[in-house]
Amino acid sequence: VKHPLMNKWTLWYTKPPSNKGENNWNDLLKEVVTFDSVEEFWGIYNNITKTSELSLKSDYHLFKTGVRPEWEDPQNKNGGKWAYQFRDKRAPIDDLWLNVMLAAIGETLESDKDKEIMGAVVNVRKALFRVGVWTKTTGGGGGTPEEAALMEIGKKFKEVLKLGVKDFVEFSGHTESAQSGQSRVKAKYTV
Ligand code: M7G
Repeated sequence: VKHPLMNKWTLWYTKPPSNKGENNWNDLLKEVVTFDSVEEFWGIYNNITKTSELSLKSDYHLFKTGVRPEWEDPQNKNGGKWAYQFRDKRAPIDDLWLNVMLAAIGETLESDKDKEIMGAVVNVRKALFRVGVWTKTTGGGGGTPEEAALMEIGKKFKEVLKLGVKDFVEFSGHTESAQSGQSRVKAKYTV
């Protein structure tokens, strides 16, 4: 018996740059596998390298099938992300990333009426692990329903990451990231 997920998901991997060969964003980004049941998820999870064992400059991206895990995708280009950086690399990143993936595929990051979640990302870097959740919009601002939906996602994300009251998740738009060529830009919202 297979327990179907609400959505179909695709796991992607960004491999670290190498000395030889192409090191463009697109050459490093690899589609790994697509699944749509709980059982397939665990089968995949149990057979791939744990985040804590990945080389520096690797990423995992878990996105709804049909959405590429990049700013340029039509479904991401007007969106943004909630992110948190674990600057203590002793953080239990495997458990944290698993919780984020389960919240994504179990559709608990947003309420049923909202359609903001595009995917989740974990970046393995020299001084940090960064975990993010990508959304379709940047909230619209000024008390709109989109803004309320986004703030709910931020709060939920913070819970899933088990952050304390003094830790904050930050939201930023992809347009700002794409323009500055950096993934870390000034936060639009903080929760
Ligand atoms: P990062 O991996 O988000 O963070 O971005 P880091 O600075 O901690 O490594 C690193 C670089 O990867 C960016 O400066 C871009 O050159 C490239 N990059 C990252 N993302 C998410 C994208 C993307 O969506 N599209 C493109 N074209 N490049 C990206």
